[in-house]
Amino acid sequence: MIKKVATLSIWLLSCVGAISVGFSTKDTFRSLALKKGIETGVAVAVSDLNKEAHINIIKENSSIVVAENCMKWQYIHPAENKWYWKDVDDLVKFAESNEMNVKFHTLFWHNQNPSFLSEKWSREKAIAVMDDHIATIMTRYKGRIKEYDVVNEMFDEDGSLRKTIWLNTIGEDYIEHALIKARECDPKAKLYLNDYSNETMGHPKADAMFNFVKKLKEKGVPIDGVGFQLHIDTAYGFDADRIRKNVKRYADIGVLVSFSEVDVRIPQKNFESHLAKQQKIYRDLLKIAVEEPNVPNFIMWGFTDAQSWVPYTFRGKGHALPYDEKLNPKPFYEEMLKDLKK
Ligand code: 9MR
Repeated sequence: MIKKVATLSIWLLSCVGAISVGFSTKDTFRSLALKKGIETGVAVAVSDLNKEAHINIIKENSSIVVAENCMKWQYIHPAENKWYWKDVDDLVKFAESNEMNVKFHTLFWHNQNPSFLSEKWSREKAIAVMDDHIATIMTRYKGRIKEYDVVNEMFDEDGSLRKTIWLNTIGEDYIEHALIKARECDPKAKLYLNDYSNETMGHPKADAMFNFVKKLKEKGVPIDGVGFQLHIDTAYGFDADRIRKNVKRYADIGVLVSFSEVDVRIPQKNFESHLAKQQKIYRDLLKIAVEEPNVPNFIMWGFTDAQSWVPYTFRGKGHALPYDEKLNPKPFYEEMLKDLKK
């Protein structure tokens, strides 16, 4: 794998950090990936920060962290004038004391919303609430949280805009509006639009997202990147070439692509017979992330099968993450480490 020189500064910075906070110098997923010019990380649950074994795994693997849930509206902004900061503050402090970046996930989404959000609001009222949400969060964490999923999952499967409260109250320009406001609140933060099933060039959702982002760029709307969530199921097609092509077309229009929520699920039954396929997918994705200069990070949606969302959502599926339920690293993860050492 070739090294990306552009982000070498992150690695150098991290080495300085590693010395000052007393990390061992052993090669880790985090340190090896940084040498290749890419940040890696995992989604962190609030409870992870109370468990030493979990903390150690997060440190070994992450130069960037994202909250699995606590940054979502339901938790951080449960009522119009009520905010709950503790869990996010704790994660940001943890990240800072371990020289990690933080991704905020997510300012706007159709899920995990509080009941005070109302479809009956006028456009003006909805914009006021939206602006307040963005400004309150981004002012508090200015300079400390360096990237934001401004809107999450804004497309339907056919590539049309999803009918969320924000689309229904504000209209199609709600995304533009959110991006402009976010840039105003923290001009240095990287602003992303994040979605699933948007990674494979030629898929209606992937093409719709690309065309949408291209138009935003042409209009001068501030946007730095898109997130490919990459919740992959080995039962469906996986086409590394078309994913790479999709990444490259974003590079052509000056847009970053975060691999933002990677996990690869397989059937629980006879799972051993699916491991080779799973390993290939993980390694292919990491290879693309390392090699393509506009992919700044590779983030997995958790680390242990003991607390993955997968078995709760897809009956009979699981084994999607790099550590098993007992926190043992899996062979595919060891292979990824070897790839990073090449
Ligand atoms: O992992 C999250 C899980 O704990 C929540 O119950 C769920 C609620 O919908 O959200 C999960 O995270 C999602 C992420 O925020 C957006 N992309 C899909 C993720 C998996 O569902």
